[in-house]
Amino acid sequence: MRENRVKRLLKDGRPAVGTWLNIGSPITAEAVAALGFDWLVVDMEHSPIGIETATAMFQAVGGMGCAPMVRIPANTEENFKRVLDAGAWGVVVPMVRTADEAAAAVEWCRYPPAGKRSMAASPRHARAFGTDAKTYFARANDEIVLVIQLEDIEAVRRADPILKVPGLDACFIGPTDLSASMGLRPGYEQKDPAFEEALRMVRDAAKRQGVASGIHTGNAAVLNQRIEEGFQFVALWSDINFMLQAMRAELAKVERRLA
Ligand code: 3PY
Ligand code: MG
Repeated sequence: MRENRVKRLLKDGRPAVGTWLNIGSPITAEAVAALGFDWLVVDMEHSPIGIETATAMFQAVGGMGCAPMVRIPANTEENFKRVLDAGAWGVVVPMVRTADEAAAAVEWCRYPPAGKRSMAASPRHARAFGTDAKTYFARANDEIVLVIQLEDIEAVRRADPILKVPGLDACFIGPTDLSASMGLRPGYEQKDPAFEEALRMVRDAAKRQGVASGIHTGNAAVLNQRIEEGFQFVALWSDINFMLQAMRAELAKVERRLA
């Protein structure tokens, strides 16, 4: 069975760098995977990507030796079942606000006895790890990465009891939702010291509870700074945002001057 390097990096206290895939295309997913990210998250929360496109994107990303991960639209059993059976190596769960919600995510992510994930031998989950169903059943709990998002100030205040739930690999701050919940202008970078204090609260609680912390960033300078601060599961913006940034910049230079 292929080893999930992201799981090892997080356990060893090292950074794991990835980006978000919001463009529903296995072609672009494969091209981005070839760049050398540790993981890529197919975003099924804030994009129109459905399970069949996501499956093809997992195949494309996994084929390039990169860990195919996914953000599910909501914390439900059905979402976990479908993406894991489709071959995701890790799941990011948006908007976890309580310890009970974190425990539910663990239950749906892990096979018994650690959880209640339903078992079926026919899906592509085992092939996504280059193995057979029997081996996958025995090892999946050790290889699949579970990341919960703390992105509401109430969740930040409850970070210790939430992150105490056994079975979590990492927590991940969604800066846009977090800033909105604090009454700040939604965005990745914030000047307000209360925002930085909230990030510190999450990072320190994660350390106390033995869970990796992570955050979404908009550029490499901020990403490097977050790694220095101790965040490990760090995301560098997204495919569509980078594409639009480059196109916008070049379009702005077009002069339409006739000779
Ligand atoms: C947010 O900024 O709210 C996010 O969820 C980023 O992933
Ligand atoms: Mg969010």
